[in-house]
Amino acid sequence: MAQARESLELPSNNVTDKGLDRDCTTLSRHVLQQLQSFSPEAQDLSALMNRIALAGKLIARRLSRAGLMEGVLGFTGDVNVQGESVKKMDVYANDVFIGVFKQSGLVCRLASEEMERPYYIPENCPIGRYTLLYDPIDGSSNTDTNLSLGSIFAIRQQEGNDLDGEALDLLAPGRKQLAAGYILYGPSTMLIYTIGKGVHSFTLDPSLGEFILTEENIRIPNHGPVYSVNEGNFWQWDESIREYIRYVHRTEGYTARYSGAMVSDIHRILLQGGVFLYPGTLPKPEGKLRLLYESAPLAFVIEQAGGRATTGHMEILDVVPKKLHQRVPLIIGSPKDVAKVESFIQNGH
Ligand code: AHM
Ligand code: MG
Repeated sequence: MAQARESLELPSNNVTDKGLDRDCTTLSRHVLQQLQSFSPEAQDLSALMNRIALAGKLIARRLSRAGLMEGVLGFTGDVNVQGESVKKMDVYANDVFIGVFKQSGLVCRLASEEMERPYYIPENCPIGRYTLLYDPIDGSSNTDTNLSLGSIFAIRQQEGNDLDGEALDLLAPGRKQLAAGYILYGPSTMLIYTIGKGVHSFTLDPSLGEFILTEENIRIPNHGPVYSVNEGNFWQWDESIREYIRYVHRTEGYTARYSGAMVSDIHRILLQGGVFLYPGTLPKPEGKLRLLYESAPLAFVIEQAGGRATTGHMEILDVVPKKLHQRVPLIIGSPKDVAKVESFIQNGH
């Protein structure tokens, strides 16, 4: 009996409640620590990250109960500006970000995958000089099957007066991003961000309702075993991408992982190394992924962790978009693995 009790008690004694055993660093405190300042700009960034975290909590809460509620899952019947069928969760998550930033006083414009033109918050505009770019639900096809999803975000400073709704100042390279990151809705909800001072991850503690620091200064391995790509597009790719895939098939040490939500695929690669690809196809030479609120924010994170992101011909963060919803081929991950794909694209081997 005593032995049985001992073995029952063992697991709980062995569990280390990582975040709580340490000093419970919250996201807003972390941003201020990173900037080592209480300047108005530092306070702004801290408040902006706090708002993004609130959006993440609201979306995570909805997702955790989606199967129990009426009218949460499935399609709306509409098609968005990208020509893709809209899911109810896409609309909900898009509105959550708008609602959360309406009260922030900081953000004048929001631009997202789900809106043809930016959403303006005129009451914030005289003082709110920031723009939030976001993909409210990354991996939409996973929504109705209780699989991993994400949200992707970037913050930019507004430049000039965008009175005509064209948002031309947003047509600037990703190097202009002040902050970027993603929220991963998996078995736990995580928030990963950078403000150009390394990459840091936080885990949502549901009992506290707070994102607690999990890992600081994450470094991506130089090389990893994973290649992550939709091989269903094999015959629509350029021959150079097909040759790269044949290379990984015949080389020992590679393994495929593809979840349908790049936030989760790229999160795995951030921690364990490897490469994620969404190349152009014959019908869509630019690929599928959008530069401003998908590829560029993730490129900022991965570069800050010591990795790379390229179109195959230039660094993602140097690409100057011609339009808000511009698509771009993406090869992102460990430096050695990205260089290998690049060498197939540029030299054929
Ligand atoms: P979404 O934002 O509409 O969900 O599209 C982005 C997603 C990525 O997360 C994922 O890697 C890719 O689209 C999957 O597309 P495909 O089904 O063509 O492989
Ligand atoms: Mg998306």
